[in-house]
Amino acid sequence: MELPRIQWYPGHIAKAEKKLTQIINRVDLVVEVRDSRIPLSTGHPHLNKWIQDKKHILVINRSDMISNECIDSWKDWFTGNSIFPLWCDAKKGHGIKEIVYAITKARVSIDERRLSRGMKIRPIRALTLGFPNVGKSALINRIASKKVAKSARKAGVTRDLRWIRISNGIDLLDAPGVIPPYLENQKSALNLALCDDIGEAAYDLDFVAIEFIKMIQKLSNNKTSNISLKKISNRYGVDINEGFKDPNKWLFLTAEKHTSGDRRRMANKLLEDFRNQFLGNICLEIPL
Ligand SMILES: Nc1nc2c(ncn2[C@@H]2O[C@H](COP(=O)(O)OP(=O)(O)OP(=O)(O)O)[C@@H](O)[C@H]2O)c(=O)[nH]1
Ligand SMILES: [Mg+2]
Repeated sequence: MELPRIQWYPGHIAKAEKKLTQIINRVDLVVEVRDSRIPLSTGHPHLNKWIQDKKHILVINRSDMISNECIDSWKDWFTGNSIFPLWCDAKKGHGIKEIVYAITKARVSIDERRLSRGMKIRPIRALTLGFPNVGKSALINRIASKKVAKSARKAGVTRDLRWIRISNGIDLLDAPGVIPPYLENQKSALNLALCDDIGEAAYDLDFVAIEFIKMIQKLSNNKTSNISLKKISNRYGVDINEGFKDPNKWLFLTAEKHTSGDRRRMANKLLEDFRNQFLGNICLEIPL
């Protein structure tokens, strides 16, 4: 049987991508935002083509959603690949100072370049770029120290491009999340679905829940993923090890217990519990 494909490319994202590719030439700096639970799956394959020789700051957001061990192992991995991201929690505001510092530092060299070319200094234009729901608008609100951009728990909240003036000579562009038109890598697509970084219309809940159970089994062999099987079993009152033998049966049994036998509702509950960190701070992607 063919597996249901995960695919999402709504009209507003297609439109935003078109506008972005036009506006990007007028931008000085790109602040790329990724999701710490899936730092590779939230890397856009066209990003380098868009950025060209512009300054680029990589921010990995949602640092509160994975364990410190996992952050450390990603730090080693990125360093090994000569990439030096800044980690932050845009919800609580951790790591924002370092990001503002990096933008301000970039500003100095952009100003110098303009002056050396006989151009006038103007506020620098920074674009926040990333997949939907990774926390771009929340990050802008933190940088601006006030609520200037709409931010909510759903992919596709920001619908249009909007410039926001930050007091210290920085203009930040809040943009809708972008995503490749075709999700070629279905493993990454599954990660995006689990983390709510794509709309629910993109996937079959039951299928994603079953795949999630299989993923938990694989990930739990690696300590870095920070999975407590006991915690999961206790939460639902059905041993998750049974789920590893037969995920369908586990979903059936937990649905009987928690959602009056409604499998779809149980599948949704399992995913929501993961997203709300009720299953712990699970890292879905771990460095190879
Ligand atoms: N726990 C946690 N939640 C976060 C963090 N950053 C953002 N959020 C939450 O994630 C949700 C999505 O944030 P947004 O700022 O709307 O994300 P976005 O990238 O602008 O999303 P789109 O506009 O849909 O592309 C909101 O409910 C935020 O409060 C974080 O670092 N940690
Ligand atoms: Mg937004």
